[in-house]
Amino acid sequence: ASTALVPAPVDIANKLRYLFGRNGDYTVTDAYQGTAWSVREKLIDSFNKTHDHWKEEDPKFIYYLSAEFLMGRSLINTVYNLGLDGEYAEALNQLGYEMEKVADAERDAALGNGGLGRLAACFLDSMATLDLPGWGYGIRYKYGMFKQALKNGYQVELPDIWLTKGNPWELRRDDVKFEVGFGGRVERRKQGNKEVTMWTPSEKVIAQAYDNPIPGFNTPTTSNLRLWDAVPLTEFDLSAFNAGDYDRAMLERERAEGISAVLYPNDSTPEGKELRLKQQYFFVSASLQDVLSRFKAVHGNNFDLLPEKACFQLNDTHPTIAVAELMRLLLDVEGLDWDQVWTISTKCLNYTNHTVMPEALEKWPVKVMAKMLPRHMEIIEVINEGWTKWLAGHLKDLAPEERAKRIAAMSIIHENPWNKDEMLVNMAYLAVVGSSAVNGVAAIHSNIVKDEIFNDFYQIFPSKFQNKTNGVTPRRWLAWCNPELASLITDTLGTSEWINDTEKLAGLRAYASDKAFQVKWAAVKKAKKAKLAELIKKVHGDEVNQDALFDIQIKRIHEYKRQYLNVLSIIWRYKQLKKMSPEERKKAVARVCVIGGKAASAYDMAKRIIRLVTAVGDVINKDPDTKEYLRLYFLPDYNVSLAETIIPAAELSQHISTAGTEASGTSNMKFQMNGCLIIGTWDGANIEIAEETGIDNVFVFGVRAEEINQLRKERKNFKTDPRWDELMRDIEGGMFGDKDYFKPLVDSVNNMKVGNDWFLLANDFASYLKAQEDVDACYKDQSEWLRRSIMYTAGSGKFSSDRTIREYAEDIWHVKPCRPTV
Ligand code: DL6
Repeated sequence: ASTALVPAPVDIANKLRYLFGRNGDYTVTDAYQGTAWSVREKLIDSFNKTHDHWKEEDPKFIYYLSAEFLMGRSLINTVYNLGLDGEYAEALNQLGYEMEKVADAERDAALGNGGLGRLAACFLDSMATLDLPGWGYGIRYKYGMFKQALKNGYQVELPDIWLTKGNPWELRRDDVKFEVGFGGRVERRKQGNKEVTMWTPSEKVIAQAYDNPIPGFNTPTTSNLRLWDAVPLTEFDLSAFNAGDYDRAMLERERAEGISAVLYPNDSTPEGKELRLKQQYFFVSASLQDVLSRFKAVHGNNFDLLPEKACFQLNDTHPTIAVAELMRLLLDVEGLDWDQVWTISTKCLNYTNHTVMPEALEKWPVKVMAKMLPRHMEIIEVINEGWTKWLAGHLKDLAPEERAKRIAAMSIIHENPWNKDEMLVNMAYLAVVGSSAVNGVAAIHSNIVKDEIFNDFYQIFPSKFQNKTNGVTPRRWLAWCNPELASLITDTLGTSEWINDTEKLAGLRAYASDKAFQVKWAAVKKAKKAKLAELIKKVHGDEVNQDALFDIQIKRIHEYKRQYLNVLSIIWRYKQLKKMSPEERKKAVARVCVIGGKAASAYDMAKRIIRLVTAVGDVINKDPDTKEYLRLYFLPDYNVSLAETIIPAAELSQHISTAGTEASGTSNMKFQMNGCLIIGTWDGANIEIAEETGIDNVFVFGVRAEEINQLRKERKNFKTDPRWDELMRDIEGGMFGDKDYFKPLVDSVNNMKVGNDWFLLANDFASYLKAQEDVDACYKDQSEWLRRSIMYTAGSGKFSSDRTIREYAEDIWHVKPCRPTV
């Protein structure tokens, strides 16, 4: 057994010699490779021990099905989670390297678009740390989230080729492969007195498993993220090649590999949508087949036991085809009856909603689904028939017309409201009907889920709906990315237990007004600001004033996230500074503003927003009158590792979505943990953060979610602030160049004929500027600012993903910790 093995040595030079043929004279990349391949062995030891133990104990498992896992880099996280930091830092020092520099050589694993994918990564860290038997399941995209570059201030997208140098953090499992089919026909045959259904796909690919061990912190548990790679059924069509048909010889490989080639951008055009459905079915089918085959190896055909051994969390609607696939596998492959299978399946599945944006609630045309997954379409039709029939009985006391209306509104298959000739499968409704529990990701969002998005369903099944406020791992997002702050916290609290129990951070409240402690706190922030200043210098070539307030907005670029509103306030600040005398300027609060984030390649308006940021930055940063007091930089290629540098340095962070539009947000939690003050709307998790931090410590502005519908109706008559009108004229008039390119942007918020300011920037503009004035006033009182900063970290205990995962485990999954013995 693996437990009898001698622990793997710390042998960086050996790894370089025998894996890479290098004999001294190493580059930093070599040092990274040697370290990673050495750490990998220790990780595998821990992985094997955990899985031997779990095999023996046979506990219930949670399987987190997600189309995205935004893992970032692994080296630092693995070394620290496994408690190997001292050993490896020492070994690297002997070779003449610093761990931090070496870690920088790793490419990010960017298999996700944003919050949803990063949440999945935080959840895996917490599941392992809490010793919960659980795996993630997803796709091993060959090209992750595109690399963003700037060309003359415009976004350009480059492929993210992250696997070229190999990946030390994964293990290919040549013994774990499953066939996944598409298309073809469905037939029924008599077998004895039973009718069996046979699906014969017209296309098949192999799902090849890759395991990515996930180390918990302060525990011997190392769990797993299993990612699927699509490969052809036959290695190579030699007969076609021999017959001179080279294209056909390669075709099957290309078609198969295309499935796991590219991460689909979350805001995209309809083109390529079919490929997305293919990707979803591909990873869901492989994952379910994998779980069932392990279950059968232990429990045979006793499938009634499945809900006691396995549950699946559907991370948004992307894996919802699991409802039909689990039914198909149990009905057609295992030969169970419909009623039994429906009971098993609904007990095993749960669904998390992550968005209120209607465009992100997936709906597949029946035609597309029937062609690609004919058997699944049949199953969905039968589910819907049963569901609508049940509804008719349940609503029997309603007047017939009202009843028919309610049933139509809740039908899983319905007409496309924009095209009466098209029928759609509503994946969110399928997930709600086919799951035991449905949850939102912050208190306000879960209320919107109940009261608006799925209100009809909530009225019928109130107990199905829950809230699970998101969280982030305090390991990556505080302890490892900000070791200076972590040491100060540990020294002050006299324990490092807060890394596993963030509620202990509340102990910092007692020091919030302590001047000596504030001095130490400020020194850490200063050091982190210096690092960010270094990065800005590297990217933009500019030195920035490190005593300025570092003001940050980093997230996907989206109209609802309102980076545009931030830019407008920066322009306003610039104009005010320009009007001041040199003496007056000296009294102003200097700011270094940073904006970062990617715009989906097909999201035109988001790309224009990026260009506006860069264009405004070009003017402001060069202006000799103001450049000491105000800068604006767009940091390209925002990703997990960039966030790890930016967040610890931030003093103010912006979470300014229109109230009711951001489901939760998780970067707000990361900033909070690092003692960064927040300017934000009463939206998503901002609300709970304000409650925990003390509402007076947060710069809250803007209208409330319950006002939005009415304000949208009245928007045409809204009287805009004269300062707003002035800024619109400035942009339209070419103050930042590119006026034709910016015209649609101005129109989208200002011209009632063209757009209607759907996200209500104009409504919130005045109160936003007022909140920014409050920020300045507070920053001038450094002692008050530092007191608040400490209160943020002290109040961040609730937002550890350990708390979130504990709640999922107790209220939804009913999975218990199972820790291997050391
Ligand atoms: O729940 C994680 C994260 C939330 O914090 C964000 O507020 C929300 O926007 C994000 N949702 C998505 C959904 N995208 N799609 N489809 O990324 O989830």
